[in-house]
Amino acid sequence: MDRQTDFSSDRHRPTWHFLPPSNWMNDPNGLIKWKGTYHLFYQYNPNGAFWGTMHWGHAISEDLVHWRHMPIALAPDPNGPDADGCFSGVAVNVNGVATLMYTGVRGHSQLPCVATSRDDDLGSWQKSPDNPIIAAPPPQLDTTIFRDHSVWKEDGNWYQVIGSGVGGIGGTALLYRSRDFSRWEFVDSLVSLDRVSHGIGRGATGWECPDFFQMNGQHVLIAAMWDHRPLSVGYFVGDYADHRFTPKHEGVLDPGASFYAPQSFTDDAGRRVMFGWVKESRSAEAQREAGWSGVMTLPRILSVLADGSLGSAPAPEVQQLRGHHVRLSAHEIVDDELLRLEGIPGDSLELVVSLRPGVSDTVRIDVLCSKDGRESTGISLDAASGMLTLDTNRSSASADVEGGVYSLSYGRRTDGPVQLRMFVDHSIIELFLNDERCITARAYPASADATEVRIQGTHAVAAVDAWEMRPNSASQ
Ligand code: DQQ
Repeated sequence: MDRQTDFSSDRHRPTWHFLPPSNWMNDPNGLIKWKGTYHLFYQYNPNGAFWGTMHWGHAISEDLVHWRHMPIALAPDPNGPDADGCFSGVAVNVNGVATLMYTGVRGHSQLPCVATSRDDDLGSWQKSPDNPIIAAPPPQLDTTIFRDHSVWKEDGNWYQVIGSGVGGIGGTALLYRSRDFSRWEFVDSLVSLDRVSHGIGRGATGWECPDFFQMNGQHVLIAAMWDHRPLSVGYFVGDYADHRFTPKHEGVLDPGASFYAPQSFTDDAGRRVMFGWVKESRSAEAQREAGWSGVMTLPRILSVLADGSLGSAPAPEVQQLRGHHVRLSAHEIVDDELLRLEGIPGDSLELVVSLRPGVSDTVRIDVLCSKDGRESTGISLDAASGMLTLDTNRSSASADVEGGVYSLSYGRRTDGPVQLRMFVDHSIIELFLNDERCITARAYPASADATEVRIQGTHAVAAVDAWEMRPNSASQ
């Protein structure tokens, strides 16, 4: 059962990113807009703030940012093929019926299962008596893993890819086809393994949570790179023809160590909306003690950028969370002095730093700074080398917390304006560059006064905008 806990004095618990009332959450699952309402399912352990006994939690929203918790959607069935867990999957509209494709786990076997709902609010689910709907991985392949699904309809047939890997080669996605959604035949690997295993997927023995979709006239495959532990999230942009995907561009979707297992869906407006799991970066003991673990990213809109890479921007709906606003123009900002953001809590804000075009110096922004200077989270933009860096090594004085330095290269953008957009929600930071690329990280300052913001290199700064961010209902 859920332990509804009072987290009001927990200064690290986010208040406007989605998370369950308590306990453990990991991957977003089953994202769908159904009868006008957004549904977010997620990997959930109702027994505590640790991974295990995977259920599907469920929440609904009208606007992607305010969420209402729903009853658990899927629970393991002691007599079923999902006795040991209902792992990740997707929601699809199959001839008007809301249908989940998920991974049932029983002992060492991980196999595709189906459940359907006839409720308008998708509140209850019936598992198919035919589960598992695929009896085993393809016997001719030496598969490492066989789990997680991406499903679409093409030329009157259903297709799905399942996350996998082939011994000695690396991660892949296996392609299946069905006419009726219940009998599935193996087609082939979606991608030619030798094309990708030397690139972004290096070291990944399996790809988890594959997400394959069409966007801007191209196809995109996102995969969570795994080697007995999460490594990173890779993406490929390319051509899909004759049931074979040929990547032309590849990259890391978000270089922050906390971002994993994202899932996306196409909404009514044709936008590709993505959520990702933001892991904790503190010890297992600290998570159990806190009583909760795992946060969702803000909703992000994906796009293929002019250079062929995959971009992500915060969904415009996030602006609904903005409250009190302060704008500082260049002459009001003094190098390395505290920013005067009266009325805006430094641990619950959106901060937009707009840089002057043509400046080639380094700008450094420190957030979550303690008064004694011992704790701070540093963001630096080095225009000369074209690097954006987020450094959490000094974010917390606590020994329970792991920090790191996460960078992305954005090229030498001295020609046009550059904008850094930061969302700080207690222990989560999402940092967007020009609403195109993102680094996600966690920070757990120990000092209660670690709420200050400083900027160095201010002659490069055109203006700073800050908004207080208001809690969404579900996170409280
Ligand atoms: N999490 C799920 C799996 C998936 C993994 C289990 C990725 O289905 O492969 O909780 O984080």
